[in-house]
Amino acid sequence: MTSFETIHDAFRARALAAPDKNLAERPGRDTVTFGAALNQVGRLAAVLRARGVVKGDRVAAQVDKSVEALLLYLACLQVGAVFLPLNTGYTDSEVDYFVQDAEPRLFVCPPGDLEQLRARLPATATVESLGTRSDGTMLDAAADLPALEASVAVDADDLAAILYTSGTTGRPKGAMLTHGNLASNCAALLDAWQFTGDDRLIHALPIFHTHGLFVAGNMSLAAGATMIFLEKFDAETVIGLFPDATVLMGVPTFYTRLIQSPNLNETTVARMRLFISGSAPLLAEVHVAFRTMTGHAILERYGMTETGMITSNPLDGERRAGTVGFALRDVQVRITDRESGAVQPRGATGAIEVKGPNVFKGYWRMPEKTATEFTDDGYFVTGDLGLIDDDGYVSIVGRDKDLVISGGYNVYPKEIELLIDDVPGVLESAVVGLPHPDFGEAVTAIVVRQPGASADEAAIIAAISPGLARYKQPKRVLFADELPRNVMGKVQKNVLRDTHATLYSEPKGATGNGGRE
Ligand code: MCA
Ligand code: AMP
Repeated sequence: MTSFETIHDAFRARALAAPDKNLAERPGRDTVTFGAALNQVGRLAAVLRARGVVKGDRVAAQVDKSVEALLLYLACLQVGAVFLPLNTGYTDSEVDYFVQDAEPRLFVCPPGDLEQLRARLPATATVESLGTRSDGTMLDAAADLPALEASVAVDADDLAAILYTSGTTGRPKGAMLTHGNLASNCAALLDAWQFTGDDRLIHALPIFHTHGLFVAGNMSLAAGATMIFLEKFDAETVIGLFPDATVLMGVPTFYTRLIQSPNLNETTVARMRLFISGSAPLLAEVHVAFRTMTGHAILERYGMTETGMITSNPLDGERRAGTVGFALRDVQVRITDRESGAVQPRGATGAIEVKGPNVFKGYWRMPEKTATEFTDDGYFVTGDLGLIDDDGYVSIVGRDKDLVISGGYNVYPKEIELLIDDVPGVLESAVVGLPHPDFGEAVTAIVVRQPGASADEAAIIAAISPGLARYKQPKRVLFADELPRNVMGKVQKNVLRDTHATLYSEPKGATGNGGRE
């Protein structure tokens, strides 16, 4: 049974054992060995020290994807700092919120943004840069310092990272993840998926979220595997790499796009041993199509920012389409009645609750909010609805939380609705996720205008865009005379979802209810 105390410990052991092994291969560019990576991590750790970063300090990074950004994360773990990765799509106002809330000691940005951020961010945050071409002030400084060898001692309960996740109130919350959370979840996944130093992982996910950083990244670092490191996902590039790889981890949109390629077939995937999907529901038809084209059953697993990975379909055994498999080692999953909280029998639908070493420590500086998300006996309430069947397979059948998952990114409607409601001429709005052929769900706004007002789709999108990451912006804005409400006055989003269910599958120009302008 695999086990280690921290991700940095596991990585260092691999680097010392096999320094010449490739940690990352950058197609068309170069390779980075484990030995070189260990040295660079030590140098970056020395820079962190020199910038006054001590145990517990937050280090925020809003940088484009690079191997060096992954090494910066490891350097933070080495000095006991708390890594805070930020989506590169976040706008200035979104970033300002995170900085004010997390109070990072250091903020790392792309080289081109350095001057602007040094002028804008509070003086309490030192600003440095890190680019995608092995450039930036962090690496300049690292080149002049000897690598720090020692690691700051940490307990399993000490913070390793904070990942922000939005909420139903629209105010993002920082999920505090400990060294123990990351190490235990990584070890459980290594064993569950038999992921070893012989694996060659195509890494095409962003590294500011759990999936790309803690699942794909941690597993490769801890196993001593090689990452074929891509700056972003592109279906044809990825298919071209299959003959040289063994594993792909992706969101369902990866697979939706892959099956559209005439180049995907059994021959191209002959060397691949495992295709994994998560972060959003994988349509059963995509699972079937992929299997027909390649002979591989995609292994679907389920997780959350707050919990890391919770369940997985089996490596050996039936990978059931439409299910997310069994609870991982040491993780307890149960289904409870949404009203009474009573634990449900097999087959009954209810709230999915989770307990285990993978479950986060709480929301940063929000003890009351944290308390409301846990049951009295210590289970975390995921906000997902599901069931466990007679064979023990967990299925997710819906969500108790008002959330849209677009291409694997979470979007909380409340955050968008608050912005739309502020647009002149808008009376009220409701944001829902509608089925979308590429992104799974597409963020869609239904707006009621004030009497006589004429704000149109373009005006509304233009008004909210400056403050909102691109992936959160509605793909469409529809108009209605009123929003459907239940007797309690609550907007019936299910009615809106049903009414407009085919919006994105209709030929362009068709509008479902004729209400769009
Ligand atoms: C890009 N766009 C999007 C998205 N991505 N819009 C909505 N949702 C998205 N996810 C916008 C672009 O800004 C662009 O807009 C237009 O859509 C088309 O962009 P395109 O080039 O096609 O997109 P892409 O760059 O190929 O990106 C699609 C993607 C990417 C590869 C699916 O979104 C992605 O890498 N998603 C993975 C997210 C992820 O890692 N989630 C894991 C979270 P325009 O042209 O108008 O500017 S961790 C998690 O959920 C838990 C813990 C778990 O279980 O893993
Ligand atoms: P986040 O907290 O942003 O990481 O998103 C976690 C949410 O993504 C979960 O609560 C689920 O709603 C969803 N999710 C993750 N994996 C799956 C999956 N395999 N199937 C369905 N939903 C998933």
